[in-house]
Amino acid sequence: KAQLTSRILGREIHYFSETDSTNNEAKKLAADGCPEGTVVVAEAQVSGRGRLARGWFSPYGKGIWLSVVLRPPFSPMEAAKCTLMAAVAVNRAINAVTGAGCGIKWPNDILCNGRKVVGILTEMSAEMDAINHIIIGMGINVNIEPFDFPAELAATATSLAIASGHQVSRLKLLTTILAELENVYIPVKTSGFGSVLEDWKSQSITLGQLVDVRGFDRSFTGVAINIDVDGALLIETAQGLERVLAGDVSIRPA
Ligand code: BT5
Repeated sequence: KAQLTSRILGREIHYFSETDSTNNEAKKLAADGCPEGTVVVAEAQVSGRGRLARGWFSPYGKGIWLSVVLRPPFSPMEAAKCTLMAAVAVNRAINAVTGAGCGIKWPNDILCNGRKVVGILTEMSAEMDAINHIIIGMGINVNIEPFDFPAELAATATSLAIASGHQVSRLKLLTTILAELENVYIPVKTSGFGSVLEDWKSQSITLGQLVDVRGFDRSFTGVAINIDVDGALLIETAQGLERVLAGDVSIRPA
């Protein structure tokens, strides 16, 4: 049976049948002073968003389209690591509930059999040197069937139902995600991101791979060798070591 076991996350839940974007709803709630851990979920999003104004396909009733409001006592520099933290928690939850065998692709994707099953969009509001709030948006393809995907996603996206071969309870998955996210977030608040970065490395499918990187200002190819204390990806290229804090990475097939 699905039960909410988290203590902070999901104490306040805003449920929508349809919305433009759960991140937009969460942003309004956060600006109005909602408590930390407030959760927004929707059955469908009509303008679900990825990074850089990309869209996120969010069909009715077939996914978990979720945003969580956090108010961490960090400097804005630390925000990128919240994406890695969310990836660790969601990856753990989906593997525990479905046994699908997913892994994390730097910085914000979870892949299953080489296809995207989860995307994460972290957005921050900061004043001076302090974070006011962070919205962690997570799109999890749960019971989407192959024929549901639009043509442009047919070759790159998958769902937990496709990967595991059975329908997955969204309620069980949602409560597990909130419990796992809280389990990583509470120690991070008091002791920092050290253990998250270690957990991230052990769940990564990016490290050790030959990757093509499209940073926001340059592109190159090399071997992803590690992440640093800021969560940036370190790439060994023919020209030397490169460091990427934000960008897109594609893994070359072996
Ligand atoms: C992401 O961006 O992967 C972040 C997606 C975050 C979605 C959640 S849902 C709840 C919350 N509310 C929102 O409005 N957003 C968040 P990015 O790395 O930029 O990837 C976007 C790209 O993924 C698109 O350009 C498509 O190619 C692909 N894509 C779109 N929908 C997809 C889906 N359902 N499954 C797999 N790939 C998808």
